[in-house]
Amino acid sequence: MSDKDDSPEGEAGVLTQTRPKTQRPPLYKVLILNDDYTPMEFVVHVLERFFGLNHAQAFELMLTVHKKGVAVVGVFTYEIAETKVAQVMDFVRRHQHPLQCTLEKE
Ligand code: TYC
Repeated sequence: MSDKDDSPEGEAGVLTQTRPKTQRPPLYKVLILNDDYTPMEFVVHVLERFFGLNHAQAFELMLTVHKKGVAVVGVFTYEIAETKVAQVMDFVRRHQHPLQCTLEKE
């Protein structure tokens, strides 16, 4: 203990302590877009593989995109969102489907 501190052990600084400022990082939505050609099962597979959804969740989300045109598949920090988009777009390109995946600031 410092010799300037005359308070009982453990109480030093309690009254003046302030909450440290925490900075939340900006978040980004990852979206997938509907198209007329990508097979439904392929979209389901992408959602399972890259976004950790189970089969039922992935199927439901795929149907939402099919009907509404677009859906948010996850919200992440920039680095993670960008990595997901890059991984999906690489996978999609290798399978020659037109599926589009993009990110948008929340
Ligand atoms: N509309 C596509 C079809 O009928 C299926 C599909 C769903 C494609 C979601 C893309 O993001 C998508 N085969």
